[in-house]
Amino acid sequence: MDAYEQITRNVSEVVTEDEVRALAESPDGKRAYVGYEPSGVLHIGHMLTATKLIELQEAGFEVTVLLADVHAYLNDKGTFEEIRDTAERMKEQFLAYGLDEEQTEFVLGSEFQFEREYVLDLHALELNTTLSRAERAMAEIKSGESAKVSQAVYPLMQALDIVYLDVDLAIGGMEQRKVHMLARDVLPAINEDSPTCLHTPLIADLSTGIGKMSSSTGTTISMEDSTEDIQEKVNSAFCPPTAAPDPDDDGNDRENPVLQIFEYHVFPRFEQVVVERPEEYGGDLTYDDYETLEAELESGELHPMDAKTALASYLDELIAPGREKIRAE
Ligand code: IYR
Repeated sequence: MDAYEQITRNVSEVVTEDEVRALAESPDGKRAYVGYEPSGVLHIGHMLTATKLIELQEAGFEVTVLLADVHAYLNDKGTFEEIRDTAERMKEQFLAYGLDEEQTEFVLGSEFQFEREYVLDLHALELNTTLSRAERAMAEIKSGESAKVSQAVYPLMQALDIVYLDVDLAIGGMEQRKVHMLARDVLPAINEDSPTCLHTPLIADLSTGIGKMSSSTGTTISMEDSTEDIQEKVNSAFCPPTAAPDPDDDGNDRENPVLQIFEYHVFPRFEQVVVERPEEYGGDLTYDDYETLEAELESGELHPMDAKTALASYLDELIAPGREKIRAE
């Protein structure tokens, strides 16, 4: 796999392709970052961008994880003290998940976001952005119903983080794309370049395959889940044996979350996936790539139940180190 393919593997959007190609020409020492609002424990949504960071480290990038404590506060996620405590625990969980301790820099937003220069630049961005644009950027991020002034400041600070952390590549889930587009439009107002961005896909709800998996509604998988929790959730997941028809004919096909987790979480971390089956059902199946597994599930060669059993055991292996850290506390 060449560097461009490795960097863009499994991403939903690249902004822009030419800019990422330029980074891929000499990825060594280039800097990438993701920011997270510290909240609860890591769940499968965080793990998706974390997997991308691990892949970027393998490609030679230096990686920064921003523990966005001020952003979490502005987005009404708790008192500042609660958020700071959570940030420390989250860092441990990222390391347990497989980020390289030597190659990852963890930064708290509050370490640099109160500096005079940052605040003045923030005010300059505020002058250059309408409230409605900031509100639109937050559509998929904001907590609560009515938009607060703090939530209009939030995306502008996220834009400035890219400048102050001096990164070459900003990573986020697709729900971050409107913030990144705002950053691309507004940063030139303070004489900064538009940032290059990569967006990872959103995984469908585990039990229905509709919409996106979220920790606040529906079923998700987190570092707190026991082996049994994972088995139970995966076993009752939506996993049709063939491509699913549209349930309400609105043009949005249901996704297969079992396949999505194999594609975005398991194959990037394991070279080979073995689906164990008793001899009488044909014996073990071994897959070197996601596409073959998908084709065999769709052709009926691989039974959904066997795929789920294998998925639960690989997920358990990925989650076990983080779970042990949480239990040891
Ligand atoms: N908006 C993110 C948190 C966040 C991300 C980055 I990249 C920042 O620079 C700051 C905050 C979230 O929704 O979790």
